[in-house]
Amino acid sequence: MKEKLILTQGDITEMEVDAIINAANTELMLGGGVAGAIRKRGGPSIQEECNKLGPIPLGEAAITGAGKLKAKYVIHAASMSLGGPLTTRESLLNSVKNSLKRTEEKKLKSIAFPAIGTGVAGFPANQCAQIMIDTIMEHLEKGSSLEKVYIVLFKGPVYDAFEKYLATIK
Ligand code: AR6
Repeated sequence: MKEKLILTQGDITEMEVDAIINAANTELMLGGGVAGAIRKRGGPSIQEECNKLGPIPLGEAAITGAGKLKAKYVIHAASMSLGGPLTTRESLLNSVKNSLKRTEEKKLKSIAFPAIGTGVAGFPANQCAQIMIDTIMEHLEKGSSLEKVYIVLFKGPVYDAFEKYLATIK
């Protein structure tokens, strides 16, 4: 199963996959970081769809089209609230699980995650790596439509934390 999980360096908005996951807030307001890049490159249709779907509960995930991006869908993983609680272990875990649920509902084959919570939300990269990688691996082991799950990270300490944790699992 580990061969289906691929760490890669770069900008997630350039990924040619069925869906990219957005590091979102519960209001589904596309702010900075990954969300800002999605808004700029994908055009206004994504925020317009979000306005119809949001707000969503903490730890939930909502799916929209991907506007002008190469991906077909954007899955908005709400691990934090705007002006409320930032990312916690529980909200991160639930937002990853619910994102994976959305991918199964559409029977998607390829998706790309960012390091949810490690930017604006300030969640520690080493804990994020452990939670995200463990949750994705458990999901793949249960049987899934997914053939490739990318984690797309900028070069630097967050990438290093993910690479280090991935090396410890079978
Ligand atoms: N490609 C890959 N990784 C990126 C990109 C990109 N284009 N841009 C940033 N990162 P963040 P969060 C990295 O802040 O902490 C927004 O305002 C970044 O270096 O996007 O969950 C939303 O609207 C960091 O390691 O997400 C929410 O309100 C990681 O992606 C809030 O930020 C996540 O950073 C969510 O905060």
